[in-house]
Amino acid sequence: MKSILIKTILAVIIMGALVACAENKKPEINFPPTDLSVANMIPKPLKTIATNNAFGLDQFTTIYTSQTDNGFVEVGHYLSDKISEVTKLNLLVNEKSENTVDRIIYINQSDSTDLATNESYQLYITKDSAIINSKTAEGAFRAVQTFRQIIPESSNDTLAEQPIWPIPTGKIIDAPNFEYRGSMLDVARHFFSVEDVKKYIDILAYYKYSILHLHLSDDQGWRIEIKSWPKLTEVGGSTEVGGESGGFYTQEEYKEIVDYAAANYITVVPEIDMPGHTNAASVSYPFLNGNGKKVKLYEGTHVGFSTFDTRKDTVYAFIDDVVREISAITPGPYFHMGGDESHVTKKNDYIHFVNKVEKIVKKYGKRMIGWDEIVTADIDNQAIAQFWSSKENADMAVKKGMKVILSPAKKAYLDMQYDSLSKHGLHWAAFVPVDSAYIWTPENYEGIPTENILGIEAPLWSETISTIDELEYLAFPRAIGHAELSWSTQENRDWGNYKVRLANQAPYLDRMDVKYYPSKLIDWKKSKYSYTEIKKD
Ligand code: TNX
Repeated sequence: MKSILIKTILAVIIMGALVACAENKKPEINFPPTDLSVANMIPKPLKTIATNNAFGLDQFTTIYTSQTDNGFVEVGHYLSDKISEVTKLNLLVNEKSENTVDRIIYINQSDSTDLATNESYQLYITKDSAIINSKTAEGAFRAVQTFRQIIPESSNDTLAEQPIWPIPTGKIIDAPNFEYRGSMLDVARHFFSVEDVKKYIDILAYYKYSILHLHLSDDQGWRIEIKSWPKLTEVGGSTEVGGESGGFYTQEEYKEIVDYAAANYITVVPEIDMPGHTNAASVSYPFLNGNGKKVKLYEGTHVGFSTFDTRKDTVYAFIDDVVREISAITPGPYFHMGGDESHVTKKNDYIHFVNKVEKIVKKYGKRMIGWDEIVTADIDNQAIAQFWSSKENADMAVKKGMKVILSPAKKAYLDMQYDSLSKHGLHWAAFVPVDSAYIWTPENYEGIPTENILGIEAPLWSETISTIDELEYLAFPRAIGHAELSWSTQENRDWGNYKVRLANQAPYLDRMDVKYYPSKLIDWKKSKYSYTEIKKD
């Protein structure tokens, strides 16, 4: 009842605004025709129908949102802020303007059965209005990214007295191909600040990512405060690769990242890598160590030499505390237990360990993810395998009915060098130029059935990078391609078409001060005017 009333009030406000606008009829603006179907949207939407006119975004535009459902009003303010970043316009949200209102953007909660998932949306743009329909605020947030991407970087100042940003008209019907669209940051080999991580989140959100996986511990560093085991960060957090001073997130800082990600509709997946990759934990508390050697802080880049002692109850009591504390400040459904490259853990001990940890993760209400090696344990099909190298393990995951996250190193690893001249990165899996990172088919990668695939994740390991500029050099532009691979359908993906849209991301990336790798395969657009006009013959 209440909701009908609010909707009615809203309708009256909007009608009022439009009537006011009709009364103050200004001369029609004659836009040069625009074409939505060639707009530079990444990921490419499911369906785009162009109507070849323009919606003039200007100071006489107002944003209205549904006010009944959680989050829609916030999405409206978010859109206003983002429009202001490009245009310096200050669009009002759900407020009557003192100006006349010529055009509205309306973000509408809809229960239409055409909206299949929470992230599905429709975007209808005419000369007078831009309407977003979605079931949830999450869907509206994804739609808003599409809208942002079709706002030209510069105004057209010749159409009217005020600057106008002409937005192509038409219809977009969109939904994600995979729900898990992730990237991982290794903050263990080198530590990255809260500010760095937030900047990364900003860019991921623009390309409709849904997951940020944080690799929070490894041989070289422990990066999250655990209140019941303070030496983990005091000792284990004190260094990093190359011997610099490391660092860690307090729980408050971690929550700040989680909240920031949540405001961008991105779920944080925390990873504590074990039983291998645990040198930093074992230096902090030597009883954890199971490799029989005396442990000391490690600043190199070798893998596979460390292990927890898998047969001690005290080790599991420790893990219980760690999983409990992290789960309590992680609203998302997942906990990643690592499980990779435990080369000095005996096979039986490894299986015993993974089985025990799976129970602890479940006890704290989380769903376990692990690198593909975990499938060798007796885990059930609720656990998720992250396929990075072993096809045999991926096949076993499918046999067990598990979901798989695709992170094949030779395609999805962001720390692989682009080519032999790349300034940063490794190449143990392959050189991964921008085209190779994009040209593959997750839907049937290595014969894994589509129904087993939860999504794609592009991990950025940090052995060779220590600053945000270096991080961006490896992540971008490849992470933009992974966004399209995980959101857009196979029919909608095409390298020739994608690389033009990618070239046109340059003005956005420059504005965001992203130091992307300017691959020669792409004809990067330098002009700031990214609005596409149809050529008249
Ligand atoms: C393999 S991928 C690792 C990481 C390294 C990475 C470097 C995986 C599960 N383990 O420990 O950082 O290669 O590319």
